[in-house]
Amino acid sequence: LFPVSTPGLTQLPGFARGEEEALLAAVEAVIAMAPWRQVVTPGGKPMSVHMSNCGAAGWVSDRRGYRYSAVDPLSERSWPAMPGCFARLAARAAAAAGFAGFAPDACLINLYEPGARMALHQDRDEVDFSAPIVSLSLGLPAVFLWGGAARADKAARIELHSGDVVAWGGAARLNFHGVLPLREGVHPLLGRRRINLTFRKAL
Ligand code: MD5
Ligand code: FE
Repeated sequence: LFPVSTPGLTQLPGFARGEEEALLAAVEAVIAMAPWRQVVTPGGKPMSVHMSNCGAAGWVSDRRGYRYSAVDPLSERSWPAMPGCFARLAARAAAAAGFAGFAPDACLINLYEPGARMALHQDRDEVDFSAPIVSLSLGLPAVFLWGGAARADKAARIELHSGDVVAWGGAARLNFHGVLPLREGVHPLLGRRRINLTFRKAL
C-alpha cells in the first residue's frame, strides 16, 4: 500500500480528521429521513453495500437500470437536503485538489459492513463529466482499487482511512475503480462499519 498520484486523482489523507463526529451526526440525520437500503442491479442481484442519498438528486438502481432521481423511491418524496457541513467540506476539498467552484448537487452515501465490496465500475450516470467527484471515508479502513480508462488496466491499491478525502476529475473522471471486501474490525466512532460519501454534480 502506497500513496499514488495519477493525473486527475488527488488524495487528501486526513483532510476531514477532527470533523468525523459532526459528519457522522449529519449522516445519521439524513438516514433518519432516507433509511439505508440495499438496491438491486439491473441484473437483479442485490448489492452488498447499503445506500442512501441526500441533495437535489440521488443515485438509484433497480431492474430498469442505474440513474439519478430527484425522488427517493422508498418514500416517493425528495431526498433530504444536503447538510451544510457536507457541501462545505466537498467544496474545500475540491479546491485543495485544484477544482475550484465545485458545488455538488448529489451525495451518495454507501454503508459497508465486513465482507461488503464494490465491483470495478465507472461513474458515468452524471450528465457533466467536467465536474470532479469528491469522496470522504468514515470508519473502518478499506482498500480502494484505482484502475485506468479500460476495465482490464491494472488497478493500484490505495488504503483509505477514516477522515481521508479523495478527489478525481479531468483525465481520470471515468477511470474504473472499486472497493475490496471490507475486513472485520471495530472503529471507535462507527463500530463495525465504513461509510463512504461521494459528492457529485449529477444534474
Ligand atoms: C466507495 N464508491 O468507497 C467507492 C469509492 C461509488 C464508489 O465508487 O461509486 O459510490 S469512492 C472513492 C474513489 C476514490 C478515487 C477515485 C474514485 C473513487 N473514482 O475514480 O471514482 O464507496
Ligand atoms: Fe464509483
